Parts: sequence; structure tokens; C-alpha cells
Amino acid sequence: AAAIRLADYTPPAWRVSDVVLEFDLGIDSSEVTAHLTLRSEVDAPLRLDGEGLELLSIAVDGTPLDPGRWRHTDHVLEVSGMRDGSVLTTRVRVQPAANTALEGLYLSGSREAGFLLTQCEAEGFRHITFFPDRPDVLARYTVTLRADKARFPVLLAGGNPDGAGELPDGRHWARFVDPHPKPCYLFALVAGRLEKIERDYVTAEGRAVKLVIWSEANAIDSCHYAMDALEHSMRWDEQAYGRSYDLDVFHVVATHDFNMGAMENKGLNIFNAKYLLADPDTTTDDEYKGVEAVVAHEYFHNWSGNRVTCRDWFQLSLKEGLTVFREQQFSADMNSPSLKRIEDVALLRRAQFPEDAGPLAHPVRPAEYREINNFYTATVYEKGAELVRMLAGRLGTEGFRRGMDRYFADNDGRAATLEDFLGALGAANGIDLMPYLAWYGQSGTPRLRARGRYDEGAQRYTLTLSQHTPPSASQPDKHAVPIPVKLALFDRDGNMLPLHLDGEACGTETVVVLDASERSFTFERIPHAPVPSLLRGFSAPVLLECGYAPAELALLLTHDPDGFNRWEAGQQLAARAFDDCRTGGAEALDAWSSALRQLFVEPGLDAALLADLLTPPGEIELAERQEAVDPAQIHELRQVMQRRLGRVIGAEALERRYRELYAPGPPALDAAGKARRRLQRRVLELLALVAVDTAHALADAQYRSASGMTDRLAALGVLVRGGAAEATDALADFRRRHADNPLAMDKWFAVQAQIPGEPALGRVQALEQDPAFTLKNPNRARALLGTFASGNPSGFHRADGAGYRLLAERLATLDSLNPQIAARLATAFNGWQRLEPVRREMARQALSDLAGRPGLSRNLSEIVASVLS
Ligand code: B3K
Ligand code: ZN
Repeated sequence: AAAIRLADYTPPAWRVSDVVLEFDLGIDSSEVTAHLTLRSEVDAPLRLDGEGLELLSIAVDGTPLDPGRWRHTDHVLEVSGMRDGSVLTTRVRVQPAANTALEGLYLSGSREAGFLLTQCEAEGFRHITFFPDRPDVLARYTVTLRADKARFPVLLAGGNPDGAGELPDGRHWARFVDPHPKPCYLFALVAGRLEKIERDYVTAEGRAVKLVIWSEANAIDSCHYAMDALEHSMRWDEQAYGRSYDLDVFHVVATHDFNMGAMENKGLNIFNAKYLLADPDTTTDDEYKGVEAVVAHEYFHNWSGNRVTCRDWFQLSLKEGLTVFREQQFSADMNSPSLKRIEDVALLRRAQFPEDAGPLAHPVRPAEYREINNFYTATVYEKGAELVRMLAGRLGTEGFRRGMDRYFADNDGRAATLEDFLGALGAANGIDLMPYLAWYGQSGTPRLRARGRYDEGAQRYTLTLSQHTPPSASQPDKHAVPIPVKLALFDRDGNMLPLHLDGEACGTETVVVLDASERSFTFERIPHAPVPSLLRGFSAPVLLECGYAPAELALLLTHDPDGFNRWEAGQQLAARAFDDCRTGGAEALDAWSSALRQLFVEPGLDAALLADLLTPPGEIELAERQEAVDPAQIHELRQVMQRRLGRVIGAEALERRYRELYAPGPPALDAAGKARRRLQRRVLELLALVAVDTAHALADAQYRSASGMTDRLAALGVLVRGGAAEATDALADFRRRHADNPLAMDKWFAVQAQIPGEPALGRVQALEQDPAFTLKNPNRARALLGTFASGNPSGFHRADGAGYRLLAERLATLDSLNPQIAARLATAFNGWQRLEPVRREMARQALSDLAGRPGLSRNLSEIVASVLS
């Protein structure tokens, strides 16, 4: 397939003002009639996208169209001689049950009990009907659904309900009208046997809204938490951004068959059940947070994405980066800001930094793509959110709100660009933000270097900051970008010093902006050499290189009043401790472990924060520190450093703390309960490294007495990953207990795919034979193969290459079923060029064998080709 380029954008020759859709729904075959009112000022043939559609009839203004006037090739329907205002009517047939790609109209669940639904973003609508399938064509939709009433009692589409009734032969109909013009990727329908819960909501503007969450009958009791999260999100968006909901109904539907997390279709959000269903017996604390975050994210899209949409898919981060940022703010407000920031920065480093450092690197606004579904990446989402955060920080709370108000006002009902966004934020504040466009157009993580010089005589501290972004194949010359560096200076007792910059007092914390390749900043009236705390709150998505002495990081780790900054200092120190383990050094390892021993007994420290402080960077992040990556060695060294930490704290102290944290009875879902469980898990994991028998006995007892999934899965994880004898019984018990719950069973597969080292492969192969395993369900495929390939480096990267060959084989099979999922799982190969030579060659071989297979999808072949390059 040819590359599609941002530089080639042209406005559509034909627009559509109104769409009238009629669906005659059936599991094997559904018919779709579309009446499109077409608009154009230019004399050009009409070209509509369409894939996998059987064209039954075509007419213009009610008259069958002369065969000479239209041509239907593979993916395009071309019609000549159309006039402005004409109505084109097409009737097509599609096959929902045969649709394994889960894009367009498809069946979720079994033929007997399942339901029909749609997924259109990015380009699924062309699998439903002929249409200019691009986000800058905005139209008003009227949708009528017709189906057998017994088999499809519930009929839903986006928009407000506009009538329903009976039809002959046991059929019925329902109509929905959406008054807000929208791009076709936001179209959705759902039809089948579903249960609901409802809640009444009144917006700040006084509109009465019916909130309805739908699921299959056996899961409806697990929808209440999502309903609360939805209500909180709606209220929050009114308060934080002045944005209210704009239809009379808001439907949310859960499905177990979904390619991603959820989808923000106008008025009819569709969710992967993993991000909607929640109950203490089957849902972990982290998953509860995930539900709250994704419900909020999809809801927030109603303004950042739907009311203001994207001109083209290159602008994807306009809605995604912004909406991730809005969700981060919301989750911080609902929970703990520093824990949320820790989680988000950890995710950025684990998922986005490696992406940005390898062959899949691309700018937040890519310059070209072949398959757009491959660009729903950590870069577009998470780095995109970091860029919005920088802009928000630059403008301050009020300035950012002013800018967002302007953005929504100027672009409501439009398909906008990133320039529109920066322009509105800047115009509302009288600031030129266009220099930040450089961040959007350039791939790679900038390196920020910091050097400090203290002049005792002058009582002056000079901080010199410089930046450098390593060249990449498509961008050999990288430019300087504006880097806001939030900073503080600490004295040797761990107190923050008052800052005087350029003759002005600026409190104890300030932001300097590095807007060139190098700059110096001079602080006056500094009584002795300070310890700088840089990039506070992770004020820019960069890699900081600062020649700290381990003792300086330890000082920040123990004294910084801000939880996030403490954690950050601890992460840097832990990375140095890891280097010590590799090279036989001791300074950082000692500083890290003794600082944490001190914090372990510090009264009043939040238990969840302590748990995070006690967790060193993960194996993927640590691999960035090795020249020739050996994942087995990294796993081993990380264990060594954690064992050292466990010894320094002491087995007895760990066991005592574990017992203190024990709380019988049903799990408390408040912050204190979650914090307790988080720390207890961490303590148990550390104990397992220094007193294995005690830890396994405790884990076994915890497994058996646990009344919630968080504690049960934590215990199971310690047993399974530790190779404990007790693991076998616990796994069998878990399976019996949760056999009917697909989301719990996903965890059963995933925990076993995490067994470290050589044994993982055999376990994965055995689990593939389990009757509950199927490649057809994305959650199940991700739970087993995704966890193995992307979440278990020492298991996947076997020196004999068998992990690579297994994945490549499965990708080929999966590709013929569901190309989006195959392409996503294939990104596990990213970074293979940096492996040590033996593994590198094995990975290259597996990848090039895969690349050579005939008939790969555009999705998978693009990823494989990029990763290989
Ligand atoms: N916008 C969807 C993602 C669609 C992915 C298409 N491959 C969910 C979200 O980001 O909210
Ligand atoms: Zn989104």
C-alpha cells in the first residue's frame, strides 16, 4: 500500500450534509440502505470508500442509476455527473458473523446469545456502507434499525430516540436522530439481548439526561461502579472545563469482543468489558482505576474529539493527547495527584520511550502512514498528553482554561488541526505557542543535560541546561524544542532554598524554559552548594542526564516534600543501583537501600507511595541502560538489587509489616484500603526474595483467605512467579472459581505468562491447548500472548529464539483473523536491534521469515517492515 502523507492533504471535493441510514439486521447477513445528501462546489466525480460490501442497488434522487455513471472497484465507488444537493441511495449487504476483524458491523459472543455492534474508528464505516470515510466530512445522522424482536429486543444507535414500533413477522424498529453533525467514525449501533441500569442526570445547563449502561444479563450487576464514574466525569467536565453533555440520552455498552479499550461514539459509547465491569471478587484495585479512567476518557471525548473533531488522522493527538491529559487531571482529582503522576510517568517510560527510541519512532503528529490503526500509539496518546501538560503548565490554570474555552468556541462543529489548538490557546493569552509545534513534528526523546556550578565567594549557583535529540533515519537533524524545567534547590539538610533568579525572588520552586540548545540560569544568594531538584512533576517528557552523586539523590528521596519528586529521585537512584549490580559497584546500591530502609519505618508516609518507592524501574526501562541487551541478565540483576533491598530492610521487619497490614473481611474500596493492599503486595514480593518459604506460606494463606481479587491475584502472582509448590493448587482453585468470568480467566492466563525465564515458553504452549484459550478473542489473545511477549522480557527473549518463533507463528495465524490485534502484538519485537548478538540474530530471523509470508495484512506488514528497518 502507498503511504498517505500529511503534506498531501486536500479538502474533500464532496461533502455530505445529511445521512439517512436504514438497517435490516441479521447475524449472517444485514442489509444497509444509505441516503446521502451530497454537497459540492466543484465539478469532480464523487468517490466513496467501501470495503467488503456487496452492492445491491444504487440510485440518485430516487431513480436507479444508469450503469454508465458509476464504477465499483475494489475499495471505491465512483459516480459521475452528481449535482450539488443530489441524494445518492445505495443498498448493500454485509456479513456480521463472518467479520473476525471486529471492524465495521460484527457479532459479539455466540450466534445464539451474542449481539451485533459496530466499531468505526478509524476506517470501519466503509465496511458498513459507501461513504467518504474521512473525519473532515461532518453530517447529521438519522438511523433506523429493523430486526427480529425476539432475537434483537434492544436496538440502539447514537443520537436522541425518535420513535420505535412493531413490524409484521415479529420484527420491530427504532429510530435515532443525532442533531450534532459528526464524522462517520463516530457512528455506532448495537442490537441484541441486553440488560440495563439507568440513572437520571441534570446538566449544569439544566438538560435532563438519561444515562444507561447496557451489558449481557450476567454482568449487569457489575456496572454500578462505571455508572458512578460516568456521573463523576460529567460533573467534573462541567466544573473543570465548563463542558456539559448535549443529548437527551447517553448509552454505554459492554462487550467482551473488542480490539481496544473503548470507543467514544456519539451518544453510544462502546466499551471493552475490561474497562466497564467491576466488582470486588473479580476486579483488582488497578482495574477499578482503569474503569474510572476509561469511562472518563470516553466521556471527555464528547467535547475533545466529537464536538471538535480532527481534520485528518495526522491530527489524532489533537483529540487523544488532549483527552488523555483531561483524564489524567480528572483521575488526579478523584484520587491522589502524586500517585497518578507516578503511574503516568512510569507508563510513559515503559511504553513510549522505547517506542520513541527504536524503528517504530514517529512524531506525535506523524508525517505519513500506511495503516492508520497502527498509529494509535503511546506516542500519540501518552507523549501527546505530556505536550498538552507542558502547554497547560506554561499558561497556568486560569490561562489554560481561557485558552480551552477559546479552542472549544472557535472550533465547535469543526474538524480542527493542531495549529488551531495552539493558535486558540495562544490567542486567548496573548502568547505565541507555535514554537511548541516542533514537539509535534519531531520523533525521539530529547536528552536534557544539566550542569551546576557553585561560586562560594559570590554566593551564586549557575545551572547550565542543554538539549540534544539523537537523529533518526527519517529525521537526521533534530531541532531544539522548548523544554520547561520546573526546579528547586535543596540545602544539605534537605530544606528548599529561596530562589532569586535574575534579581527576582521566586519562592522555592520555579520554572525555567530551555528554548535553545543551551542556556544558563543564575541563582543569587545561595549560601552553600545546593542539590538541584530538576524537572519536578516531570515537567517535560525528556531524559535527564545530571551527574548526581548517589548521596544527593538519596537526600531528595528522603526529603522532598512532593511525593512524585521523591519517587523520581528514587527511580534515578535505583537505576544507578542497578548499574552497581552490573559493575560490582556499591555506592548507589547502598544509598538506595538504606534510604528506603529509613522510609520503610517513617511514620505517616502514605502506604501506596511507599509501595511505589520500594519498586525499582521495570526490566524494560532498565534495558535502556544496557548496550547489548540481555533480558535474562537484566531480570537476574533486578532480582539481585531487590534482594539486597529486602536484606537491608530485613526479613523480620518485612514479615512484621506484612502481618500488620493484614486486614480480614471484605475489601475496603477506599483509598486507605487500596493503599494497604498495594503495600502488602510489595512487602510480600520483597519477602519472597529473602525468606522464600515464609513468603510462600503467607501467600498461600492469603490466597485462600482473600475475599477480593486484588489480594487473591497478588498472592497467586507471588506463588506462580516464584515457582512455589502451592501454585498448582491455587491455579486450579482460581480456575474453578472463575471459570464463568472471562475477565477473571484472562488474569489466570496472564499470571502464568509472567513466569520468568526459560519455563515461560512451555507454559504458554500448554495454555494455548487449554479449552478456554482462543485467538479469536482479543482480550484472551492479549492476556496470554501479549503478556508473554510484551510483559515478560526474560521469558520471551530466550537465547534459543523459541519465544520469537512462537510469536511469529501466532501472528501469522492471528493476522488472517484480526489484523489490528496481530499488528499490535507484533510491536513486542520493537528494540530487537539492541539485543545482544545471539538473540538479535534469532529475532531477525523470525521477523524476516514472518515478513516473507504471502498475504500479510497491511496492518501487520507495515509493523514488521518498520521494525525490521
Ligand atoms: N478513539 C478510540 C480508539 C480507536 C482505535 C482505532 N483503532 C478510543 C479512545 O482513544 O478513546
Ligand atoms: Zn481516546
